[in-house]
Amino acid sequence: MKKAIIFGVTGQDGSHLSDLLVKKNYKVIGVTRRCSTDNTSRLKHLLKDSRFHLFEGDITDPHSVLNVLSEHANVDEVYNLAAQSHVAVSFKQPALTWDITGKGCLNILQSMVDLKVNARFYQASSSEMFGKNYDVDRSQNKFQNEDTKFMPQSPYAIAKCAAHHLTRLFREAYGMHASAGILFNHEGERRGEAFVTRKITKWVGEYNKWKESGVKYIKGLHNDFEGFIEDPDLLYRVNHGKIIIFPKLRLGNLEAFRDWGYAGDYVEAMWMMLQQDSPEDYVICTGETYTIREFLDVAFNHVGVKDWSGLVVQDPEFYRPAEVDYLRGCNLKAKEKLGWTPKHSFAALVELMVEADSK
Ligand code: NAP
Ligand code: G4F
Repeated sequence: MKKAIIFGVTGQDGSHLSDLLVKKNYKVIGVTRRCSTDNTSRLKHLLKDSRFHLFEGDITDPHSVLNVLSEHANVDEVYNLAAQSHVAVSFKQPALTWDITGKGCLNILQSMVDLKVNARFYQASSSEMFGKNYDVDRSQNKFQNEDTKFMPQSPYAIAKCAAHHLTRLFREAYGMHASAGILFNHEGERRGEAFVTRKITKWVGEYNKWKESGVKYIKGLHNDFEGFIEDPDLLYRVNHGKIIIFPKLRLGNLEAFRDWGYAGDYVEAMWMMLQQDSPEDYVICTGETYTIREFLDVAFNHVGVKDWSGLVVQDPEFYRPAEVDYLRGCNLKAKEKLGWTPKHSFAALVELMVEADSK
Protein backbone atom coordinates (compact mmCIF):
# COMPACT_ATOMS: atom_id res chain seq x y z
CA MET A 1 0.00 0.00 0.00
CA LYS A 2 1.48 3.37 -1.03
CA LYS A 3 1.49 6.25 1.42
CA ALA A 4 0.95 9.94 0.61
CA ILE A 5 1.05 13.09 2.74
CA ILE A 6 -1.15 15.98 1.60
CA PHE A 7 -0.51 19.46 2.96
CA GLY A 8 -3.65 21.53 2.31
CA VAL A 9 -5.92 18.48 2.50
CA THR A 10 -9.00 20.46 3.60
CA GLY A 11 -9.03 22.66 0.49
CA GLN A 12 -10.78 22.10 -2.83
CA ASP A 13 -7.87 20.23 -4.43
CA GLY A 14 -6.88 18.44 -1.22
CA SER A 15 -10.30 16.82 -1.02
CA HIS A 16 -10.35 15.78 -4.70
CA LEU A 17 -6.80 14.43 -4.46
CA SER A 18 -7.71 12.47 -1.31
CA ASP A 19 -10.64 10.90 -3.17
CA LEU A 20 -8.36 9.93 -6.05
CA LEU A 21 -5.62 8.45 -3.86
CA VAL A 22 -8.00 6.54 -1.58
CA LYS A 23 -9.64 5.13 -4.73
CA LYS A 24 -6.16 3.98 -5.78
CA ASN A 25 -5.84 2.33 -2.35
CA TYR A 26 -3.21 4.71 -0.93
CA LYS A 27 -2.91 5.40 2.76
CA VAL A 28 -3.46 9.19 2.93
CA ILE A 29 -2.13 11.41 5.73
CA GLY A 30 -3.87 14.77 5.45
CA VAL A 31 -2.31 17.70 7.30
CA THR A 32 -4.86 20.11 8.79
CA ARG A 33 -4.19 23.26 10.74
CA ARG A 34 -5.81 23.86 14.07
CA CYS A 35 -9.06 25.82 13.74
CA SER A 36 -11.60 26.88 16.34
CA THR A 37 -14.30 25.64 13.95
CA ASP A 38 -14.52 22.49 11.84
CA ASN A 39 -12.58 22.84 8.57
CA THR A 40 -13.19 19.31 7.31
CA SER A 41 -16.49 19.86 5.51
CA ARG A 42 -15.04 18.76 2.14
CA LEU A 43 -13.69 15.56 3.69
CA LYS A 44 -16.74 14.30 5.62
CA HIS A 45 -17.18 11.29 3.34
CA LEU A 46 -13.57 10.17 4.00
CA LEU A 47 -13.32 10.60 7.75
CA LYS A 48 -14.44 7.03 8.49
CA ASP A 49 -12.29 5.42 5.79
CA SER A 50 -9.46 3.41 7.40
CA ARG A 51 -7.10 4.53 4.61
CA PHE A 52 -7.57 8.22 5.44
CA HIS A 53 -5.98 9.94 8.47
CA LEU A 54 -5.72 13.53 9.65
CA PHE A 55 -2.59 14.97 11.27
CA GLU A 56 -2.67 18.38 12.93
CA GLY A 57 0.05 20.71 11.68
CA ASP A 58 0.74 24.11 10.19
CA ILE A 59 2.99 24.58 7.19
CA THR A 60 4.43 27.82 8.62
CA ASP A 61 5.66 25.94 11.67
CA PRO A 62 8.79 23.92 10.77
CA HIS A 63 8.35 21.80 13.90
CA SER A 64 4.98 20.49 12.86
CA VAL A 65 6.25 19.84 9.33
CA LEU A 66 9.15 17.87 10.83
CA ASN A 67 6.69 16.03 13.10
CA VAL A 68 4.51 14.71 10.33
CA LEU A 69 7.44 13.84 8.06
CA SER A 70 9.37 12.03 10.80
CA GLU A 71 6.29 10.10 11.93
CA HIS A 72 5.68 9.06 8.31
CA ALA A 73 9.28 8.96 7.02
CA ASN A 74 8.42 5.95 4.81
CA VAL A 75 6.00 8.09 2.80
CA ASP A 76 6.03 7.60 -1.01
CA GLU A 77 4.53 10.89 -2.20
CA VAL A 78 4.27 14.35 -0.62
CA TYR A 79 1.85 16.89 -2.12
CA ASN A 80 2.10 20.55 -1.10
CA LEU A 81 -1.30 22.10 -1.81
CA ALA A 82 -1.32 24.34 1.26
CA ALA A 83 -1.51 28.07 0.55
CA GLN A 84 -3.17 31.35 1.31
CA SER A 85 -4.60 30.98 -2.18
CA HIS A 86 -6.76 34.09 -2.61
CA VAL A 87 -5.05 36.67 -4.81
CA ALA A 88 -7.01 39.70 -3.57
CA VAL A 89 -6.40 38.69 0.07
CA SER A 90 -2.66 38.54 -0.67
CA PHE A 91 -2.64 42.32 -1.22
CA LYS A 92 -4.15 42.81 2.24
CA GLN A 93 -2.15 40.11 4.04
CA PRO A 94 1.10 39.95 2.05
CA ALA A 95 3.41 38.81 4.87
CA LEU A 96 1.09 35.99 5.93
CA THR A 97 0.74 34.97 2.28
CA TRP A 98 4.52 34.91 1.98
CA ASP A 99 4.90 32.77 5.11
CA ILE A 100 2.33 30.20 4.00
CA THR A 101 2.53 30.19 0.21
CA GLY A 102 6.26 30.84 -0.18
CA LYS A 103 8.16 29.87 2.95
CA GLY A 104 5.83 26.97 3.75
CA CYS A 105 7.15 25.14 0.70
CA LEU A 106 10.73 25.66 1.91
CA ASN A 107 9.79 24.21 5.30
CA ILE A 108 8.63 21.00 3.63
CA LEU A 109 11.50 20.65 1.16
CA GLN A 110 14.20 21.37 3.76
CA SER A 111 12.59 18.97 6.26
CA MET A 112 12.56 16.25 3.62
CA VAL A 113 16.28 16.78 3.00
CA ASP A 114 17.15 16.99 6.71
CA LEU A 115 15.18 13.85 7.54
CA LYS A 116 16.37 12.05 4.38
CA VAL A 117 12.78 11.40 3.36
CA ASN A 118 13.10 9.79 -0.04
CA ALA A 119 9.61 10.59 -1.32
CA ARG A 120 8.39 12.18 -4.53
CA PHE A 121 7.27 15.78 -4.09
CA TYR A 122 4.55 17.81 -5.82
CA GLN A 123 4.34 21.61 -5.61
CA ALA A 124 1.09 23.41 -6.49
CA SER A 125 2.43 26.16 -8.72
CA SER A 126 0.08 28.56 -10.44
CA SER A 127 -0.65 30.30 -13.74
CA GLU A 128 -0.75 33.49 -11.65
CA MET A 129 3.06 33.36 -11.86
CA PHE A 130 2.80 34.42 -15.53
CA GLY A 131 1.00 37.56 -14.43
CA LYS A 132 1.24 40.13 -17.20
CA ASN A 133 3.21 37.93 -19.56
CA TYR A 134 2.22 35.72 -22.50
CA ASP A 135 3.68 34.47 -25.76
CA VAL A 136 2.07 34.71 -29.18
CA ASP A 137 1.81 31.80 -31.65
CA ARG A 138 1.78 31.88 -35.46
CA SER A 139 -1.98 32.49 -35.60
CA GLN A 140 -1.55 35.44 -33.25
CA ASN A 141 -3.11 33.52 -30.31
CA LYS A 142 -1.78 34.55 -26.92
CA PHE A 143 -0.82 31.67 -24.63
CA GLN A 144 1.40 30.62 -21.70
CA ASN A 145 3.43 27.40 -21.53
CA GLU A 146 6.37 25.96 -19.56
CA ASP A 147 8.78 28.39 -21.30
CA THR A 148 6.81 31.60 -20.77
CA LYS A 149 8.64 34.00 -18.44
CA PHE A 150 7.03 34.79 -15.11
CA MET A 151 5.93 38.38 -14.48
CA PRO A 152 3.92 38.05 -11.24
CA GLN A 153 1.27 40.65 -10.42
CA SER A 154 0.47 39.98 -6.74
CA PRO A 155 2.13 39.05 -3.44
CA TYR A 156 0.49 35.63 -3.90
CA ALA A 157 2.07 35.12 -7.31
CA ILE A 158 5.48 36.24 -6.06
CA ALA A 159 5.31 33.75 -3.18
CA LYS A 160 4.30 31.03 -5.69
CA CYS A 161 7.30 31.94 -7.89
CA ALA A 162 9.61 31.53 -4.89
CA ALA A 163 8.11 28.11 -4.09
CA HIS A 164 8.33 27.12 -7.75
CA HIS A 165 12.02 27.97 -7.95
CA LEU A 166 12.69 26.25 -4.62
CA THR A 167 11.16 23.08 -6.07
CA ARG A 168 13.45 23.31 -9.12
CA LEU A 169 16.45 24.08 -6.92
CA PHE A 170 15.88 21.12 -4.59
CA ARG A 171 15.44 18.88 -7.63
CA GLU A 172 18.79 20.03 -9.05
CA ALA A 173 20.75 20.48 -5.80
CA TYR A 174 19.65 17.34 -3.95
CA GLY A 175 18.44 15.11 -6.79
CA MET A 176 14.90 15.09 -5.36
CA HIS A 177 12.01 13.78 -7.45
CA ALA A 178 10.27 17.16 -7.15
CA SER A 179 7.78 18.39 -9.76
CA ALA A 180 5.67 21.52 -10.00
CA GLY A 181 2.32 21.62 -11.73
CA ILE A 182 1.64 25.07 -13.16
CA LEU A 183 -2.11 24.80 -12.86
CA PHE A 184 -4.48 27.28 -14.46
CA ASN A 185 -7.73 28.11 -12.69
CA HIS A 186 -9.73 25.03 -11.77
CA GLU A 187 -13.10 25.07 -10.17
CA GLY A 188 -16.06 22.88 -9.26
CA GLU A 189 -18.73 22.27 -6.66
CA ARG A 190 -16.11 22.28 -3.86
CA ARG A 191 -14.54 25.61 -4.86
CA GLY A 192 -14.19 28.21 -2.08
CA GLU A 193 -17.05 30.71 -2.13
CA ALA A 194 -14.80 33.79 -2.38
CA PHE A 195 -13.46 32.85 -5.83
CA VAL A 196 -15.33 34.46 -8.69
CA THR A 197 -16.78 31.32 -10.30
CA ARG A 198 -18.26 29.91 -7.11
CA LYS A 199 -19.36 33.36 -5.96
CA ILE A 200 -21.36 33.59 -9.19
CA THR A 201 -22.82 30.08 -9.18
CA LYS A 202 -23.71 30.30 -5.48
CA TRP A 203 -25.57 33.55 -6.13
CA VAL A 204 -27.26 32.17 -9.25
CA GLY A 205 -28.31 29.06 -7.32
CA GLU A 206 -29.80 31.14 -4.50
CA TYR A 207 -31.45 33.49 -6.98
CA ASN A 208 -32.92 30.55 -8.84
CA LYS A 209 -34.46 29.16 -5.65
CA TRP A 210 -35.71 32.61 -4.69
CA LYS A 211 -37.18 33.18 -8.17
CA GLU A 212 -38.87 29.78 -8.29
CA SER A 213 -40.28 29.80 -4.78
CA GLY A 214 -43.77 30.41 -6.17
CA VAL A 215 -44.16 33.68 -4.33
CA LYS A 216 -46.04 36.50 -6.10
CA TYR A 217 -44.07 39.50 -7.21
CA ILE A 218 -45.01 43.00 -6.07
CA LYS A 219 -48.58 43.83 -7.07
CA GLY A 220 -49.23 46.42 -9.72
CA LEU A 221 -46.10 45.65 -11.65
CA HIS A 222 -45.98 43.22 -14.53
CA ASN A 223 -44.58 39.74 -14.07
CA ASP A 224 -41.18 40.44 -15.54
CA PHE A 225 -38.62 40.16 -12.76
CA GLU A 226 -36.57 43.13 -13.92
CA GLY A 227 -39.60 45.36 -13.51
CA PHE A 228 -39.27 45.13 -9.75
CA ILE A 229 -35.79 46.50 -9.31
CA GLU A 230 -36.36 49.73 -7.41
CA ASP A 231 -33.11 49.97 -5.47
CA PRO A 232 -29.86 49.90 -7.43
CA ASP A 233 -28.40 47.31 -5.05
CA LEU A 234 -31.40 45.18 -4.10
CA LEU A 235 -34.09 42.98 -5.62
CA TYR A 236 -37.53 42.75 -3.98
CA ARG A 237 -40.43 40.34 -3.86
CA VAL A 238 -43.55 39.99 -1.70
CA ASN A 239 -44.26 36.94 0.41
CA HIS A 240 -47.65 36.96 2.22
CA GLY A 241 -47.61 40.73 2.30
CA LYS A 242 -44.01 40.89 3.54
CA ILE A 243 -41.38 42.48 1.34
CA ILE A 244 -38.32 40.26 1.06
CA ILE A 245 -35.11 41.77 -0.18
CA PHE A 246 -32.38 39.97 -2.07
CA PRO A 247 -28.97 41.59 -2.59
CA LYS A 248 -27.64 41.87 -6.11
CA LEU A 249 -24.47 40.06 -7.11
CA ARG A 250 -21.52 42.39 -6.47
CA LEU A 251 -18.40 41.74 -8.54
CA GLY A 252 -15.24 43.52 -9.64
CA ASN A 253 -13.51 43.35 -13.03
CA LEU A 254 -15.59 41.39 -15.55
CA GLU A 255 -13.18 41.73 -18.47
CA ALA A 256 -10.30 39.49 -17.30
CA PHE A 257 -9.75 36.23 -19.23
CA ARG A 258 -9.24 32.95 -17.44
CA ASP A 259 -8.56 29.38 -18.59
CA TRP A 260 -11.00 27.49 -16.38
CA GLY A 261 -11.07 23.70 -15.90
CA TYR A 262 -12.61 21.18 -13.49
CA ALA A 263 -10.65 20.50 -10.28
CA GLY A 264 -11.36 16.74 -10.34
CA ASP A 265 -9.55 16.48 -13.69
CA TYR A 266 -6.58 18.53 -12.48
CA VAL A 267 -5.72 16.40 -9.42
CA GLU A 268 -5.26 13.44 -11.79
CA ALA A 269 -2.49 15.42 -13.49
CA MET A 270 -0.79 15.99 -10.11
CA TRP A 271 -0.72 12.26 -9.45
CA MET A 272 0.45 11.48 -13.01
CA MET A 273 3.44 13.84 -12.59
CA LEU A 274 4.66 11.84 -9.60
CA GLN A 275 4.41 8.54 -11.51
CA GLN A 276 6.94 9.70 -14.15
CA ASP A 277 10.51 8.35 -14.09
CA SER A 278 11.97 11.85 -14.00
CA PRO A 279 10.63 14.94 -12.25
CA GLU A 280 9.57 17.88 -14.44
CA ASP A 281 7.26 20.88 -14.41
CA TYR A 282 4.02 20.84 -16.41
CA VAL A 283 1.38 23.38 -17.43
CA ILE A 284 -2.12 22.02 -16.73
CA CYS A 285 -5.00 23.84 -18.41
CA THR A 286 -7.77 23.51 -21.00
CA GLY A 287 -6.25 25.78 -23.67
CA GLU A 288 -9.47 27.82 -23.85
CA THR A 289 -10.06 31.22 -22.33
CA TYR A 290 -13.20 33.14 -21.41
CA THR A 291 -14.01 36.38 -19.63
CA ILE A 292 -15.93 36.64 -16.38
CA ARG A 293 -18.71 38.17 -18.47
CA GLU A 294 -18.86 34.99 -20.53
CA PHE A 295 -18.97 32.91 -17.35
CA LEU A 296 -21.93 35.02 -16.23
CA ASP A 297 -23.65 34.50 -19.61
CA VAL A 298 -23.48 30.70 -19.36
CA ALA A 299 -24.42 30.61 -15.66
CA PHE A 300 -27.46 32.86 -16.05
CA ASN A 301 -28.51 31.26 -19.33
CA HIS A 302 -28.63 27.92 -17.54
CA VAL A 303 -31.40 29.22 -15.26
CA GLY A 304 -33.24 30.96 -18.09
CA VAL A 305 -32.00 34.54 -17.57
CA LYS A 306 -30.98 36.09 -20.90
CA ASP A 307 -30.06 39.56 -19.63
CA TRP A 308 -28.32 39.64 -16.24
CA SER A 309 -27.28 43.30 -16.39
CA GLY A 310 -29.93 44.36 -13.84
CA LEU A 311 -28.85 41.64 -11.39
CA VAL A 312 -25.11 42.37 -11.16
CA VAL A 313 -23.42 45.42 -9.65
CA GLN A 314 -19.78 46.25 -10.40
CA ASP A 315 -18.27 47.26 -7.08
CA PRO A 316 -14.83 48.93 -6.71
CA GLU A 317 -14.34 46.88 -3.52
CA PHE A 318 -13.69 43.81 -5.67
CA TYR A 319 -11.15 45.38 -7.99
CA ARG A 320 -7.49 44.56 -7.26
CA PRO A 321 -4.53 46.94 -7.03
CA ALA A 322 -3.02 45.02 -9.97
CA GLU A 323 -4.81 42.58 -12.27
CA VAL A 324 -3.88 39.57 -14.40
CA ASP A 325 -5.77 40.35 -17.60
CA TYR A 326 -5.19 37.29 -19.72
CA LEU A 327 -4.55 33.61 -18.99
CA ARG A 328 -4.73 30.87 -21.58
CA GLY A 329 -2.47 27.86 -21.21
CA CYS A 330 -0.98 25.45 -23.70
CA ASN A 331 -1.19 21.85 -22.42
CA LEU A 332 0.79 20.16 -25.18
CA LYS A 333 3.54 18.87 -22.85
CA ALA A 334 1.04 17.38 -20.37
CA LYS A 335 -0.88 15.74 -23.22
CA GLU A 336 2.21 14.26 -24.84
CA LYS A 337 4.26 13.24 -21.79
CA LEU A 338 1.60 12.47 -19.18
CA GLY A 339 -1.24 11.48 -21.49
CA TRP A 340 -3.43 13.94 -19.58
CA THR A 341 -6.40 15.77 -21.10
CA PRO A 342 -9.16 17.79 -19.42
CA LYS A 343 -12.51 15.98 -19.44
CA HIS A 344 -14.88 18.90 -18.80
CA SER A 345 -15.71 21.69 -21.26
CA PHE A 346 -16.19 25.27 -20.08
CA ALA A 347 -19.99 25.07 -20.45
CA ALA A 348 -20.12 21.69 -18.66
CA LEU A 349 -18.10 23.13 -15.77
CA VAL A 350 -20.33 26.19 -15.34
CA GLU A 351 -23.51 24.11 -15.57
CA LEU A 352 -22.21 21.52 -13.11
CA MET A 353 -21.51 24.31 -10.61
CA VAL A 354 -24.86 26.05 -11.10
CA GLU A 355 -26.67 22.70 -10.74
CA ALA A 356 -24.79 21.89 -7.52
CA ASP A 357 -25.54 25.33 -6.07
CA SER A 358 -29.22 25.15 -7.06
CA LYS A 359 -29.84 22.07 -4.87
P1 NAP B 1 -7.80 26.22 -1.16
O1 NAP B 1 -9.15 25.62 -1.35
O2 NAP B 1 -7.70 27.63 -0.75
O3 NAP B 1 -7.02 25.30 -0.11
C1 NAP B 1 -5.84 25.74 0.51
C2 NAP B 1 -5.47 24.75 1.58
O4 NAP B 1 -4.31 25.23 2.27
C3 NAP B 1 -6.55 24.55 2.66
O5 NAP B 1 -6.56 23.19 3.03
C4 NAP B 1 -6.02 25.40 3.81
O6 NAP B 1 -6.51 25.03 5.08
C5 NAP B 1 -4.54 25.10 3.67
N1 NAP B 1 -3.71 26.02 4.43
C6 NAP B 1 -3.74 27.38 4.43
N2 NAP B 1 -2.84 27.87 5.29
C7 NAP B 1 -2.23 26.80 5.86
C8 NAP B 1 -1.22 26.66 6.84
N3 NAP B 1 -0.64 27.72 7.42
N4 NAP B 1 -0.83 25.41 7.19
C9 NAP B 1 -1.40 24.33 6.63
N5 NAP B 1 -2.37 24.40 5.70
C10 NAP B 1 -2.78 25.62 5.33
O7 NAP B 1 -6.95 26.07 -2.51
P2 NAP B 1 -7.16 25.06 -3.73
O8 NAP B 1 -8.01 25.73 -4.74
O9 NAP B 1 -7.50 23.71 -3.21
O10 NAP B 1 -5.70 25.05 -4.34
C11 NAP B 1 -4.73 24.12 -3.88
C12 NAP B 1 -3.35 24.66 -4.16
O11 NAP B 1 -3.20 24.91 -5.56
C13 NAP B 1 -3.03 25.99 -3.49
O12 NAP B 1 -1.67 26.00 -3.18
C14 NAP B 1 -3.32 27.03 -4.57
O13 NAP B 1 -2.56 28.19 -4.35
C15 NAP B 1 -2.86 26.27 -5.80
N6 NAP B 1 -3.52 26.61 -7.05
C16 NAP B 1 -4.87 26.61 -7.13
C17 NAP B 1 -5.48 26.88 -8.35
C18 NAP B 1 -6.99 26.89 -8.47
O14 NAP B 1 -7.48 27.41 -9.48
N7 NAP B 1 -7.71 26.28 -7.56
C19 NAP B 1 -4.70 27.14 -9.47
C20 NAP B 1 -3.32 27.11 -9.35
C21 NAP B 1 -2.73 26.82 -8.14
P3 NAP B 1 -7.91 25.58 5.68
O15 NAP B 1 -8.97 24.71 5.06
O16 NAP B 1 -7.74 25.39 7.12
O17 NAP B 1 -8.04 27.01 5.24
O1 G4F C 1 -11.61 33.67 -8.96
P1 G4F C 1 -10.45 34.55 -8.72
O2 G4F C 1 -10.30 35.13 -7.36
O3 G4F C 1 -9.17 33.74 -9.16
P2 G4F C 1 -7.68 34.19 -9.55
O4 G4F C 1 -7.35 35.52 -9.04
O5 G4F C 1 -7.53 33.97 -11.01
O6 G4F C 1 -6.83 33.12 -8.72
C1 G4F C 1 -7.18 31.74 -8.71
O7 G4F C 1 -6.54 31.09 -9.77
C2 G4F C 1 -5.11 31.07 -9.68
C3 G4F C 1 -4.59 30.33 -10.93
O8 G4F C 1 -4.50 31.24 -12.00
C4 G4F C 1 -4.71 30.38 -8.39
F1 G4F C 1 -3.36 30.32 -8.31
C5 G4F C 1 -5.29 31.12 -7.20
O9 G4F C 1 -4.98 30.43 -6.02
C6 G4F C 1 -6.80 31.18 -7.34
O10 G4F C 1 -7.30 29.87 -7.23
O11 G4F C 1 -10.50 35.78 -9.76
C7 G4F C 1 -10.58 35.56 -11.15
C8 G4F C 1 -10.85 36.87 -11.84
C9 G4F C 1 -9.88 38.00 -11.47
O12 G4F C 1 -9.54 38.69 -12.64
C10 G4F C 1 -10.69 38.91 -10.55
O13 G4F C 1 -10.31 40.28 -10.57
O14 G4F C 1 -12.15 37.34 -11.47
C11 G4F C 1 -12.08 38.73 -11.16
N1 G4F C 1 -13.18 39.08 -10.25
C12 G4F C 1 -14.18 39.93 -10.56
N2 G4F C 1 -15.01 40.04 -9.53
C13 G4F C 1 -13.37 38.64 -9.01
C14 G4F C 1 -14.53 39.25 -8.54
N3 G4F C 1 -12.66 37.76 -8.25
C15 G4F C 1 -13.16 37.48 -6.99
N4 G4F C 1 -12.49 36.58 -6.22
N5 G4F C 1 -14.28 38.09 -6.50
C16 G4F C 1 -15.00 38.98 -7.24
O15 G4F C 1 -16.01 39.51 -6.78
